[in-house]
Amino acid sequence: MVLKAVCVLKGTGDVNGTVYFEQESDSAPVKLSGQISGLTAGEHGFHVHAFGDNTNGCVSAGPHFNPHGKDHAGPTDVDRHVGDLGNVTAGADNIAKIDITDKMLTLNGPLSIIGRTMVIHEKADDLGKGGNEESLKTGNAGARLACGVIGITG
Ligand SMILES: [Cu+2]
Ligand SMILES: [Zn+2]
Repeated sequence: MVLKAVCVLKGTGDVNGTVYFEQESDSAPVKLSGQISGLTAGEHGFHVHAFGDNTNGCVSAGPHFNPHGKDHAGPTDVDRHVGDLGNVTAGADNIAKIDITDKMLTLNGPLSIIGRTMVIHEKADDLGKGGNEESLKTGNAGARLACGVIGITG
């Protein structure tokens, strides 16, 4: 059973960060911690995307991880993409501290997020409430500033 994972996010600009994942058992929530720096102050969409592919930069990570075929939504919604973690908020120091506990993510089994990609976005995620088609796919979070593949750690 995988208990811990890590993701180092890098992009073409100044945004970078490290996110740590921990899960106490197969059915336990996943705790995310760490920080992302180089962000403009305010909210930034933060998701698990489907593929652990960075061949053409963060765009190769594909869409949000969505094994159940749902619409895009927010992290507290029952019907959402598994990868929908909502927003993280950067302060005046341009750093977003990550402190998320999520019940839908898992590091184990066929729907594990290991080997997939975390992406931090340019803009705020509207959590599927933007009133247009794109809102139900991406939350209108804009460009992918940095990303990294989630890997097993000790
Ligand atoms: Cu995303
Ligand atoms: Zn989504």
